[in-house]
Amino acid sequence: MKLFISPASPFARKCRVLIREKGATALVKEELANALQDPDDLIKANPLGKIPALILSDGSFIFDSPVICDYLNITLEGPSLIPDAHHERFRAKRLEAMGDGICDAAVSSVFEKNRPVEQQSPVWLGRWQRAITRTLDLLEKEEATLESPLDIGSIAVTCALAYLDLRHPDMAWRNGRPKLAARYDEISARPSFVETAA
Ligand SMILES: N[C@@H](CCC(=O)N[C@@H](CS)C(=O)NCC(=O)O)C(=O)O
Repeated sequence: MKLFISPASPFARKCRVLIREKGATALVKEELANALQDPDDLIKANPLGKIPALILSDGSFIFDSPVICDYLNITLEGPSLIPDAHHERFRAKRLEAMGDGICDAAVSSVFEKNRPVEQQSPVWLGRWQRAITRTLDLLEKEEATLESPLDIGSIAVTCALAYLDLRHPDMAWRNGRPKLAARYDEISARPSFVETAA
């Protein structure tokens, strides 16, 4: 299998962490791609032109990151990172939605800020900022739901927080969120996170 990644993509990182937690790095080759250049092989694997995308051994392809993680969780051996039981499953998937949602807003903000200042939209930048702040506040309140064992929810949230550190250090997300910060420190010390840090 081949996984298109970029080193800083938090969505690709979710897949890369899951692969490492499964002990399956030998089965999935990681290939660097720059989504913004629309490379042919990425576009063939994902018509949306986004990273990550996964090409399977029979040549078929799947996207986006929640689908890729689901596929890899089912097909690779090793510990399951997406619970089956419905209550636990939706707790984890809800956390994944929060992590992915923070990343959607944070990645969009980066793209927006890369445009000439006069073309940037303060309305959208403000909206994305508020979405991130509200979601971080909810995560601080619900920090206990990130309890181990590791699953796709805690993986997604940890990837999102690391992305904020990387691209939005000015947000200082730890301020006023001590429980979330402590949980982040614990989870991000795992080898699967250390190996995939940008
Ligand atoms: N919902 C997608 C989001 C993927 C995404 O936004 N990836 C970014 C890189 S971090 C990208 O490739 N953006 C290029 C674009 O939006 O055209 C997923 O979970 O895989």
